[in-house]
Amino acid sequence: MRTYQRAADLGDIKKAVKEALEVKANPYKWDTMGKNKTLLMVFFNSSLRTRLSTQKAGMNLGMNTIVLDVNAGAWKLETERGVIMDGDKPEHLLEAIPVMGSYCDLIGVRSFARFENKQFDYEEVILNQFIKYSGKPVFSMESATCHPLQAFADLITIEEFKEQERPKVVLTWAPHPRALPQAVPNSFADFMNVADVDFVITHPKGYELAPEFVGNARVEYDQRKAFEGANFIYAKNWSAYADPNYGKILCEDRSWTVDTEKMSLTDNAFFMHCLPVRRNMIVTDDVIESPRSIVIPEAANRVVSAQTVIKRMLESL
Ligand code: AN0
Ligand code: CP
Repeated sequence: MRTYQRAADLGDIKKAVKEALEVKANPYKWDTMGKNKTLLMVFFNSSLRTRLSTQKAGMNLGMNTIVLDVNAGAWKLETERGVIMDGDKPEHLLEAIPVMGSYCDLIGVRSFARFENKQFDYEEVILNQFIKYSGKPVFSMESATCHPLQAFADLITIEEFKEQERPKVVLTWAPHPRALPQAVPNSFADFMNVADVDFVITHPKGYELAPEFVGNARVEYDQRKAFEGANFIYAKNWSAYADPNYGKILCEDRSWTVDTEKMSLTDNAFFMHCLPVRRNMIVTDDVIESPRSIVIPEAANRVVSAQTVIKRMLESL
């Protein structure tokens, strides 16, 4: 595997989940595979889980890992070609990327949507520059439009916890004070579309996701109706995708917060969220602290998804 952005990059998804569960059962089985290989993780945005779990995944495979926080000590990087660089950015990404590539064997990139230009975001300009100019396999650690390590961990978690052959999985929008990217719901939808689940997305009007990610999901605008009979509730905020409101907050309706009363409409569903989560905006204390909340094992599975992806990339070197 040379790049990792979409569920399709994993090929047969059942095989990928099976492999992930093998990795989970025996995390040190491949601990010499990455000997003398270096994983570089480049962060343009903050992270807790992705940074720690991906580094841990690399270490489990015997790799050396280097983390670069672009905003904490590196030169500020210009990303647009053709700009006269007389501003505050001393270095261009077009030099920085091949230089970074020369110091490592694999690269993970975190670069969120900027909401300045929808086309720039949805063409994944930054991630694709890494793919094109680093000369190394590149994986997304949440890029402008997707967060595939998260979604793969989410699928692994659903496989582990499901109590039905084909569970009903509901992705629900929930309120948040800041405009957030669509990357997490996009990737969650991408993965649920290839998983053996009954997948429903619920959100207020205007929050429709890009059709390439929605795929065959059912969209239900009535959140309560969507929750009926659900086996997994996956909450997440995102900002609008559709023009002319790309990147904007359209709804601040707190009645979309996931609470105990709403969870009672489900079939005793598990509660999921990628974290970080704002309590009592996205979900009430009661729900996230309930025995059916699986946010911590979900986050723990980030090591498993990352290790499986990095292992496949090492195998392709
Ligand atoms: C980010 C987002 O919504 O994309 C990262 C989630 C993993 N969340 C925040 O910025 C709060
Ligand atoms: N879920 C997730 O990616 O968390 P971080 O932003 O802390 O990495």
